[in-house]
Amino acid sequence: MTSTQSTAPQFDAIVIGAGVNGLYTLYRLRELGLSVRTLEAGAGVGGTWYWNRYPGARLDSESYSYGYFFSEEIQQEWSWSEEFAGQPELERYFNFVADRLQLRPDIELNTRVASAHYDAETASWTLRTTDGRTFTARFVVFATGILSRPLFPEITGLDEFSGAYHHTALWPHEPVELAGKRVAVIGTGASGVQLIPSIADQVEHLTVFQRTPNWCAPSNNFHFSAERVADLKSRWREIRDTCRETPGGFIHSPRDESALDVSADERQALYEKLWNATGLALSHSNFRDLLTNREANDTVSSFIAEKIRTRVHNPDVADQLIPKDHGFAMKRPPLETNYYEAYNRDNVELISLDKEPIVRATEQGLETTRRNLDFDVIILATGFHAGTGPMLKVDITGEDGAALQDYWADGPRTLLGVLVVGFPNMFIVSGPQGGTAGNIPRFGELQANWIVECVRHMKERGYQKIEATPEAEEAWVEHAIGTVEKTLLSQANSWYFGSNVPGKKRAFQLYAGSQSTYRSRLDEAGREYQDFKFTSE
Ligand code: NA7
Repeated sequence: MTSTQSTAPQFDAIVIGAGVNGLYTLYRLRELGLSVRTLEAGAGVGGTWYWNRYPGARLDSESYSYGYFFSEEIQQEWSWSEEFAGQPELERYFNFVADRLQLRPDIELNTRVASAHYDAETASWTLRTTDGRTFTARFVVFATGILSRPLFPEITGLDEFSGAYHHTALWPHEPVELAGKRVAVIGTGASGVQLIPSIADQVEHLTVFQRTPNWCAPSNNFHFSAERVADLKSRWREIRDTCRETPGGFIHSPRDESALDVSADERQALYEKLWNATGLALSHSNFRDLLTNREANDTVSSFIAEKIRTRVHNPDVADQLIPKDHGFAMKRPPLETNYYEAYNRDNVELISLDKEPIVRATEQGLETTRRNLDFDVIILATGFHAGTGPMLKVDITGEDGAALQDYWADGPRTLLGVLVVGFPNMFIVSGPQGGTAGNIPRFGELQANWIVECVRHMKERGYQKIEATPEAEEAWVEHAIGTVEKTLLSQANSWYFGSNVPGKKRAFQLYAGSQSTYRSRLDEAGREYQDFKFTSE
């Protein structure tokens, strides 16, 4: 596809990001015979699993449902060691994949893209990196993910703190000494919930600052025996097919009945069973109306509240850990191992920020409205500018120099989560309105496959440029918003809606339809390409 004209771009395609979806997209585009370069900000591959190296960082999809399904070799040669693999194992996995598929020659590490500008004359993209290099390509694929731009809290004076402070998503490569230290953790989302029990028994004292409690589900993680590894390998196609059919791409699928169709005893029995099952079973194998009927949701929320009261000895602390502003799974539930028990330790204190807000950071630690607290280390488990955040960190301009920042000012607008009107030849994998609160690689591979087939279509017909039509984009925006409107997700404040970022306009960032609906929409759009305009020069 590379043209010989002097204006020809250097590459057919540039993929931004070498995480789970970026690596797969690179592999597939290269298979198509394209010249492809991947630009990755990190010094290694793995994306989320390169950056989030904090103690306790771990998957919350079952490992064997998260890895790549397209390759029998990868399935057979790689052995997971736990139901929910930890960060070091995941980082090893992505390095293994990069080597196995010989992806490294096409990946430029330590390369952060600062800007991406579309040039209408050549129908190509010019990318500039933060260190001043320039790359050009016919297509650009943003595989920057939905949870890759860390969100820092606005705490006055943090730079004056004489100890160390770290964001969980920018955790240093060198060991962070926590043993015997006075540590503060701000944030009790999935990252905080994994981190807190992992360090509670090492530190001298741990103070947890909680803005909003979360409903957590027990992960019930376990190490694999040799028999289980062999069994999973022998059944990998069956597991793949299961994950293809479930709404969220996990191994879990909801029941047919309503929580209100059965007796209180039957409900209790099911909740006990799910409480003891792995991972997201409690949210994803639950009654069908868990997220559509508040009364149904209240039944499981009350069940979990009771569990928290049983596990946390101090009733006042237990009460602070029980969410009051939302029901279970109305936000992505963190998976926990001994999280609640951490608060039974003498060296762990929970501070609810609504009762005792942080005023500022001091040289010694943090000043709250009630006292000065001294710390050696402050850990910010404060999450991400999710959804549009990672792409909007890059200065992106499209046709006529229009900025994506302006186009998305009121929230994301895409067609199928893969293209944006006014930004020709710019594809997205696992970004706004296509990315999901489900199993991210499963939706990402659908998008990557669609993009590859679309580029094949263009290649076969000699097309240079693809644009989404405004009518089709409008219909998709309506559809994507419609997938969440009637659910209880829309009643909670979460990163799904950008509510965690000060000043960000509330808008649904993801796609909440089922995997099968999404797949059929992609299939339909790729059959005749009626929603796109192609140009040959
Ligand atoms: P989350 O889930 O966004 O959690 C971030 C936590 O940090 C959450 O408790 C926030 O409270 C809290 N937060 C954010 N900003 C502040 C400030 N300024 N002050 C105090 N506390 C704050 O991010 P995670 O990294 O834990 O997990 C992200 C996803 O990764 C997760 O959903 C899984 O899918 C995997 P809030 O609830 O906003 O009041």
